[in-house]
Amino acid sequence: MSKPRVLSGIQPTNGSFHLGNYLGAVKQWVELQESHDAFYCVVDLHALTSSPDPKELRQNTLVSVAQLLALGVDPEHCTLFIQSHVAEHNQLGWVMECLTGFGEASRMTQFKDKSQKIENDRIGVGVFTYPMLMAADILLYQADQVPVGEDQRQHIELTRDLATRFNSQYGKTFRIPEGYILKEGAKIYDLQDPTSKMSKSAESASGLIELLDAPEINTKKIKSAVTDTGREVRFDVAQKPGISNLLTIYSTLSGRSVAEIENEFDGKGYGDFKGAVAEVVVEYLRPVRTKTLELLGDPGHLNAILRVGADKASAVASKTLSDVYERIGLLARG
Ligand code: AQP
Repeated sequence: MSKPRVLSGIQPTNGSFHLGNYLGAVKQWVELQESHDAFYCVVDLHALTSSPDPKELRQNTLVSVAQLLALGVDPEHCTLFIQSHVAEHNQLGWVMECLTGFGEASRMTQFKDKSQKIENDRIGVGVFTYPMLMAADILLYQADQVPVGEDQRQHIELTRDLATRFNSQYGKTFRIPEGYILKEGAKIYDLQDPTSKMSKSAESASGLIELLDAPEINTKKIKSAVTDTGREVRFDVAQKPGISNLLTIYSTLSGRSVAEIENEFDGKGYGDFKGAVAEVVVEYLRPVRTKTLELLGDPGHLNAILRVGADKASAVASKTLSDVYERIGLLARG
């Protein structure tokens, strides 16, 4: 029996991924690649919505690939590629845009959040159509599951709606994908504002744990994390969002249960606890940073992996797109 298929993507908007990206998504990518037919991509076209500097975008794309490999994504067990290397993403993206209602797209909370932060004239239309390109990313590969963080739940719902609509209008073409969203780690919060998600577009980087930052920087950020009044290390999102966030980070990186960690710090203060969290994070990330820098020393090797990935991805994507074009009535080139 063939393995179920997963598809997921990550933007190369920053030099480094942050801990939310890893715990919400990439950690699952690594776990699923053995048991699933996995397609993972660096979604550079999505990154264009934030108007990156061209040189930085190119470099960040390579840094993203190196980081994924360093975190355990294994091209022998998955298809790793760059979104813009497979032209079908844009081509199906347009079909998805034509299938989406304006009101439906306007209800996407990520668009609403982002557009509130930018003046109307300066928001690119790409920020609005982003979820339709994301739907195309997923549906091209006939994915069964999509491992993502909680913030992407609404986009996955839209993808499911569009696939269902297309199938009922034109005949069964797409598999209806499911989000693969964990209970623990699906939303990591900003260390300075533990009610907002950890995000690279936060106003300040002081609440962000970047995977490639030097250990001293991350230790300092964790030790200065906003905590709550009281002394007790206890998981309670409503009363103790800061401590609960640190408990989630500690637990998911160490593999120990929250209850076990609460017991360990029973009677001790926040200072001891933060010190321990910092140590776990720094030791976890140390080899990732070393390996990423080592891989970046050989861009030829990274490009060779990406060439193979793009070929494998194109083979699947072109088949889906030609089915779609046929169903919607585009005349085939003679
Ligand atoms: N804080 C988070 N907790 C858990 N998962 C998260 N993800 C992002 N932030 C968190 C998940 O990471 C994957 C890749 O996300 P992306 O490429 O869309 O990155 P992003 O959205 O650009 O990351 P940011 O920091 O959230 O950027 P902004 O603020 O620009 O939107 C996805 O699976 C996502 O769910």
